[in-house]
Amino acid sequence: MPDPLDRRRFLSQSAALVPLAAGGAAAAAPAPTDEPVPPLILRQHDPVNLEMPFASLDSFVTPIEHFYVRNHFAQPTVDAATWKLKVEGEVERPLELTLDELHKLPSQTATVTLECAGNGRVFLEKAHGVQWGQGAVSTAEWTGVPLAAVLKRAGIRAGAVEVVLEGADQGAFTDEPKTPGTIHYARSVPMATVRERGVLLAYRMNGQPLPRAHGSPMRALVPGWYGMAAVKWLTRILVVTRPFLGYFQTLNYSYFERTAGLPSMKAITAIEVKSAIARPTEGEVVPAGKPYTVHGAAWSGAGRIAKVEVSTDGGHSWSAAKLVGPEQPFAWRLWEFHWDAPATAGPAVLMARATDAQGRTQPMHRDPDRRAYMVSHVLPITVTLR
Ligand SMILES: Nc1nc2c(c(=O)[nH]1)N[C@H]1C(S)=C(S)[C@@H](COP(=O)(O)O)O[C@H]1N2
Ligand SMILES: [Mo]
Repeated sequence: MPDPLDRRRFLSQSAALVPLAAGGAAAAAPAPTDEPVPPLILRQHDPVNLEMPFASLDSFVTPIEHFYVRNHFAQPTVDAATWKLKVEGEVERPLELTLDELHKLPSQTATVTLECAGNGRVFLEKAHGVQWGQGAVSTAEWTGVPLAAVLKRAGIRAGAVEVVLEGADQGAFTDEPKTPGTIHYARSVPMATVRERGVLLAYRMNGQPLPRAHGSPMRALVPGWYGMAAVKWLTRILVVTRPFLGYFQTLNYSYFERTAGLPSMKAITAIEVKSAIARPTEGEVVPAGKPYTVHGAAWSGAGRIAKVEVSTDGGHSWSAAKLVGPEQPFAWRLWEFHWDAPATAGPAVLMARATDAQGRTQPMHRDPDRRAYMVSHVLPITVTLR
């Protein structure tokens, strides 16, 4: 159930792209390629970009049909039978691994939350990019082979600093910032991150073979990092001796970090601490004088969520919400808050703010140095008591 705000924004901002509502697109488009399955919210048609209906959040693990989809280029069709994963660059033994060979290596399963660095962008003033509401975030149980195990087989040479993960999809952006012609989607991860975060090469999602929209036959997952490093339709792992400065970590997915007063561009990496309210939604009518369970999710790239606090009076006072459901190192934590809604009719402003195990608390205000990314500040929701 998309909230009224989402729907209004969706209709106003996508009119030029698709003259129909999210559900209609799936029925109208016979192409078996880009499956925009309702109840996902269509944010962009070509390439297909789909948002999780965050208001209907009701489980720790997001069903595949509700999992958001973020694509920069047309979704490629990769034939798993002939597909091979290349491992090359600064390695002793370059490899070409088939899916069968990868299936035979010891596997790991982890529940990991993916959040697009542009999630929540619709709440910023005129921010460039896909106009995500709250739902460019989802959680799945991923199964695959640790990247470290594959790299060990290839034998990393001394001097290797990063691995570049390259996808099968390709294209060109003709608007500024333009790509240098046609390029593949690619993103690098430092060697230390591969070890410390346990980067996974996943071939299963929620116990099923990885669906095409999520990168079949294999995708990377960098637990605790924003989604841009979780390269889908993986074809090549290139070990490099100098930091990779590809398009998707310089002209895209980068922000300003200030050192001694000097802003310097930095590629986006770890997820900021954040909580989001699923219900009530913006503009929802809440029965006055009745109990209401406010609920949502909270997550952080630093690991555990220590607490979530809720304000029902516009930020004047805060009370602890109850953390519920499973707790996993790199997955969101669900929470709920029992609210005795006041008997007086009128507006009420709700907010949630999370604190992680490192003691970082969600900011109240937007930091413009983050450009159009990492939207993690507290977002007030106004409901009507009636
Ligand atoms: N090959 C490839 N991998 C990609 C992308 C892409 O466009 N192409 N998008 C990235 C971004 S920005 C995000 S947020 C996640 C989204 O993963 P999902 O579509 O499975 O939700 O995939 C990442 N991996
Ligand atoms: Mo993303």
